[in-house]
Amino acid sequence: MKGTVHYEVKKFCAILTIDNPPVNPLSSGVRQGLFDLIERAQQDEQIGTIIITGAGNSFIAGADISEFSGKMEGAPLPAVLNRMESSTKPIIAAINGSALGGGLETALCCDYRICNQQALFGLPEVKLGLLPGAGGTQRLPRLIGAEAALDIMLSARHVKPSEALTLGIIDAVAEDDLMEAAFAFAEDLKNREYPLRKIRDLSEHQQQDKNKPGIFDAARRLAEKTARGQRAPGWIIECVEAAVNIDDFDKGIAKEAENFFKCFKSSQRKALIHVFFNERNAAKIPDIPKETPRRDIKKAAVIGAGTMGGGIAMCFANAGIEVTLLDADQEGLDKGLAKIQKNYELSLAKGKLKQSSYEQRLSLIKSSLDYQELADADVIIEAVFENLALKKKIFEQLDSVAKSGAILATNTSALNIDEIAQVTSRPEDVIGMHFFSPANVMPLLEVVRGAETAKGVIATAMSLGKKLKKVSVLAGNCPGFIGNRMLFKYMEQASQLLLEGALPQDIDGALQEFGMAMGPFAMHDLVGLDLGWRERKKSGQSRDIDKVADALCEAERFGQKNGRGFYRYDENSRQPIPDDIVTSTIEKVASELGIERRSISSDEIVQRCIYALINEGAKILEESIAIRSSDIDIIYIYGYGFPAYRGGPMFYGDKVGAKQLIEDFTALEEQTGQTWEAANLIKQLAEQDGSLTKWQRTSV
Ligand code: T1G
Repeated sequence: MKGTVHYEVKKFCAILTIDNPPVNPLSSGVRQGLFDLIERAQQDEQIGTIIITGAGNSFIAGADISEFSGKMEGAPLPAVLNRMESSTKPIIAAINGSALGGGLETALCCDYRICNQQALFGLPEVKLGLLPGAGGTQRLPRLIGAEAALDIMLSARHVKPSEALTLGIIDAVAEDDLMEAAFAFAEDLKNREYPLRKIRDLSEHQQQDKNKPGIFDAARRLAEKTARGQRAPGWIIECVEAAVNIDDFDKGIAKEAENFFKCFKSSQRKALIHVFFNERNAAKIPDIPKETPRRDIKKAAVIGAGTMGGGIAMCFANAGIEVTLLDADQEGLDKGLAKIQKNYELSLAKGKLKQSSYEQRLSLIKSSLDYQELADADVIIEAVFENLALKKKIFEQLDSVAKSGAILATNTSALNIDEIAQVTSRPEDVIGMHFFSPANVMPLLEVVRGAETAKGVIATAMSLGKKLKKVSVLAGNCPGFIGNRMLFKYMEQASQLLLEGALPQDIDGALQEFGMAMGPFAMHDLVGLDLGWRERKKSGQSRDIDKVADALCEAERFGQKNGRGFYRYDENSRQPIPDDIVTSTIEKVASELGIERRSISSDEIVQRCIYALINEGAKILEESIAIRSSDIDIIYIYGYGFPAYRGGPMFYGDKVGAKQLIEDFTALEEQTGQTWEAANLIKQLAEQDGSLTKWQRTSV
């Protein structure tokens, strides 16, 4: 069995220490250990109080998620918790770190809870498509009230010790040694003849909440906005309603078990757990061992004080790393610094940032117009306009000023890393670090490996991403790398559908209904239509599918930036409003191209756009641009708003199945007259009845 629980007697206390590194999930050995050792302490007459704590920096990180797909061994969690809750000797939870999911639920079955300053509390099961299935939906509302409990369960956020104390989740925060505080707490219980306190018997909050039916409607409205398309939030709200409206605790537990089973059976749970494990797997690079030495990053520099450069500089300041922001002219620098200051002021005003953090972060951001001042930077990230010649010029300058061993990174979203590296004397130190706009908000970092990039540089960039609180994924070097290469194909289908008969609002609506965070045309308006248009005018290359965007730009419709693009926008609003002018523009362009427009179903829109992602993703895998198909999923979820509850494009493609994909591609060819050539990998998997998600390269 996996994991263990140590038993130690000190004074009149039995100390049960959960030991299942690195984060002490409630694996089989932990559950069995708790079950057996609680009983042992009950039987031992010298024991007055039981203390449960965790080894290392985690109390209990929840149920062992990896057990969900396998055979369950050891005592079932409900049996363990029932034994704890029926203990005739008080149990103190000495919470030494993360108490999440089943970890917090275990602590709620103790009589008392104390913690140290490193503790974290939460019921984040909703992020896995689950709900707190070990009594959390029934106990937490009784302890802190339904409204506060719903916020914690639906937001999946981590609660720090001070808030946990205020809410009543814990009884005390240890100032110094946690175990000393636990013994002192036990001594006090002994002096008071060991009073028990079972949450299941509390009713004060429950009685008050019976008069607040509005909190459940409010929770449903919030979930509809923040978790559109997900099933677990609704089932969680039903359980908390039961906790308030059903006085019989065990009936509430039965409702929780019923809804937990609904979650467990759902495809969303399987998809979200796929995402959980694979956002961590993305950090594992087969040909770069985790022991590979990382370079020390104490000082950073960013070239270009525009939106991207400013956002990247904020990432470093937020991580406590000093950063110098350099621009070509003072005006650009001042504008960039002002934008950074405004962003921090907004966070301060919203209470998301303490004054001390605001000041500390601003103090870490230096500015300069002089490349010589970057000489002591450990990493320099170029984030200027997407122009290869300009980037090459900058890297030539960096090569002449950067210290030996400095990492020279480009934020390019599609250009050739090797061409940039070749202008330096140190191609082994050059790498792609592609942030997503706004860089201080978007969680994805696409790290791009050049042909000569050193393994230590890759390892450092991947770890730096984690330090900057990004999900880092490694990509090989090709036009568009992984994410944008797939986006190009997705946009081609969307633009083709526009000519064939659909309108922007039809396409965006269908894809948002599928779960995409934003439709392609609303996204196009957000980024700006004029960027591509100017490039096409310069190159003289414009495809049929670009002609609508070109016509809109000719009419000075550049997107949100000037209030009209594929949609129109009211003053100070980002809400896209369909516009008849756009409809007539599309119809005119289609007519000039001799395309007879037709009615197009939402199903066809979704199938063509999502299949374009899957097919290009399979080619990216074949070409070793991605190590594993789940890396593609993580990129598309965290960088492009693909719904996590569908697991990502490749996980979704696996659900469709390679054979079905081939059949559907053939049908699309017949229906549209377009070529839908399946990637060789999909053909191969169709023959072998294989799975995309099990496919892994040795490296990129
Ligand atoms: N089960 C199994 N493995 C887990 C795990 C878990 N609950 N949590 C983490 N791991 C693995 C993880 O995959 C990684 O493995 C390693 O531990 C380090 O994790 C009944 C049903 C605790 C905040 O959702 O949020 O309880 O990659 O890299 O950055 O109602 O782990 O090294 O092989 O994330 O320090 C609810 C999930 C479960 C918490 C620590 N609990 N974990 O972060 O380390 S469902 C959660 C986390 C449940 C009950 C329900 C984080 C962390 P590997 P890490 P970290």
